[in-house]
Amino acid sequence: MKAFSGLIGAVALLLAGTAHADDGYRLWLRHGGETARPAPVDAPAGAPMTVAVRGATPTLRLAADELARAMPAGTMPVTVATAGDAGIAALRLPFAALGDEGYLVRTVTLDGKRTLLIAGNSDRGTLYGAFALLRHLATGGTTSTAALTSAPKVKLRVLNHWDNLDGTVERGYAGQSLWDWWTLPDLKDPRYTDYARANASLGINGTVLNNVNAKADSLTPRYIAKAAALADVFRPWGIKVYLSARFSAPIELGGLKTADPRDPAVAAWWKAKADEIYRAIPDFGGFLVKANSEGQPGPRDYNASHADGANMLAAAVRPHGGIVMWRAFVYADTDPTDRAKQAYSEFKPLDGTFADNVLVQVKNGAIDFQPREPFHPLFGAMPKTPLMMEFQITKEYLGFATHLAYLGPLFEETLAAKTGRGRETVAGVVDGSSEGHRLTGMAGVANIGRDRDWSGSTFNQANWYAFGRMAWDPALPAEPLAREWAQQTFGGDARVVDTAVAMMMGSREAVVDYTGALGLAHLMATGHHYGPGPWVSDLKRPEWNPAYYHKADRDGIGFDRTKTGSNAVAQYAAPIARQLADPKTTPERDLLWFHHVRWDRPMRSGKTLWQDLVAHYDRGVGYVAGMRRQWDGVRALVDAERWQKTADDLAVQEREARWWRDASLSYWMSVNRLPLPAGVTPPEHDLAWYRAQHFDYVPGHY
Ligand code: BDP
Repeated sequence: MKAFSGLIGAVALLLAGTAHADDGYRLWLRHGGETARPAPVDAPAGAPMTVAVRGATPTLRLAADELARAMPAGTMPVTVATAGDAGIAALRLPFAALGDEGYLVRTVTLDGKRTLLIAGNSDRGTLYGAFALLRHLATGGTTSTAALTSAPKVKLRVLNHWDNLDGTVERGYAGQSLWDWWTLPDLKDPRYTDYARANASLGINGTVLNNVNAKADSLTPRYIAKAAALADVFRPWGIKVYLSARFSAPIELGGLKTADPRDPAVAAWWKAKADEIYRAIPDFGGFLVKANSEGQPGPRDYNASHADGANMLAAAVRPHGGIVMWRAFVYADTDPTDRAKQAYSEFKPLDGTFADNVLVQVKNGAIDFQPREPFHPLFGAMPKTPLMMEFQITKEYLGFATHLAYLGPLFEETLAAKTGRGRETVAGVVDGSSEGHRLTGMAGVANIGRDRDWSGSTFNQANWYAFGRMAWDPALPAEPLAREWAQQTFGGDARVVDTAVAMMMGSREAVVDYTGALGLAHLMATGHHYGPGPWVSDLKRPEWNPAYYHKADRDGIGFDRTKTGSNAVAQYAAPIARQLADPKTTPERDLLWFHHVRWDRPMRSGKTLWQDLVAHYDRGVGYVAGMRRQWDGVRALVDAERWQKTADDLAVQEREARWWRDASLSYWMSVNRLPLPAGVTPPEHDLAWYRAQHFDYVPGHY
């Protein structure tokens, strides 16, 4: 009998363990609401509190539902409303400053009763207010201290999905695409709702559904109907749908002989196509275009300019209020001297020639989402054109899904950078404050897939989170965002939160250190971009080769972008250009990006450049070992499922960090013939071994 009850006890314990297992599906929204599968809800016990809705739109109802599920029992009643409601208008609250999407949360007296009011000028604003209140409560705030006001500084806060119609995701490391194109529009996976809800909780208000390397098929009636079904799900959450447009679609779908943007038949085809899309999706956001880059078609194929192409598409969507996001990531063989100069060379002369419903979407740096890049010289150089920031949330160059690398500091570093025009920062360019642009935007290449935890790891969710919050306000610093994310994701235990934040804050720098510090970039293996490949030098186009970027030889290393080299520094405003022209005034973290210097150059550390570089590799690997120890320390305080997955990921990261270090050091030593500084551990294998590593079926490479 005793044994039997013991068994029951064990089973009960096991079941309880399962019930508390956490697969990360709920993201930072611990108050439940999963539609895809019932999950435990950290909802407060007790009698539900009352939520009154004034003027029930679907969006206001969603706001009320969120609050009803999550607000502590026994707190004062809550009212969700919009500014236009007569009773609310009578309160004379400062709605004017909130714009279309801002919110306020405060205690008021309504119909003679005290209530916590959540309201915006639009129901979307109110929904954002509801999520802001929940964030306030989940990060230590109380209803009595809840007096919140905020309006987004950036108008278009958009995810870019590089999702293909066959369900694969280019540079995606979190499983297949969320969009099940095959079963749409008939089947609407409940995850579409949960996706929209997660985005709305951050203020993300747009999503580009398909890859920038676009297929014309997504503009066919069949696929427009599928996109429309997604738009219907997203609409109440304040999210608009956009599509990547293939520039040659008039030829492929329309049977025209040309896609020349100056040809009236081409313009007419796009106009009719836009009309057709808007009939299915009345609030369609517009088009994103990658043109004349990496083999994509574009106006340059017809000797027309990027502005000709963008403006033609802009005219097609203009009658419907649509916009065009035209990417500046051009990468053609037009300027063989320095790939970093191409976007500026092509786009800067076009400043002032774009239609007013066009944004030029610029990657954060001039090459390609490397672990560190100096800010793109186009920021500050096109004052008459709204420039949209493009960050990569998916970690193509920062270790895929397994490496823990919090990108908040990368985003912050770029946004806080001074452009050299007075006190202007990149954030000021992006949020429009610098030139008074009203059309502003920030795009993030999504890290979302069909994995249960959405992003391939719990900590990757923080990058989606930080992107969304910084898109709302580009001045938000990375550290407090890490903290509020950790509080919401792991609960209130300060030991877990402090540990998570400490791990996160140095994690991106660690990736820089173990993949190549001091301004090195583009050292990864070819094609799939998994692991190191600094030795690669035999690819057809020069700028495909890592050797083109590091230019290491017996004497020195680095890309000379000063007057004696490509003179890319001249693309920056004068004060910055002057600073970067001299290795002595260039920040050491960007040294080899701008200068070719000797291996024995003295560094601020007192070491030579070579010794310093070696120290960075060791620091990077050491940081990962440190994260493993820190994570071990909170084992008992984190649910088993998320703890174990993270621990396993960190083990992979440490192994791969060592691989990067050892392979890179082997290669550098083969070039500079220098010994390792005393006491430094030699690489595990010889260079031939690292060069022989070969990988098939690498995720994200399609
Ligand atoms: C590069 C990616 C490639 C993308 C390209 C882009 O490797 O897959 O198509 O960016 O941004 O970094 O268009």
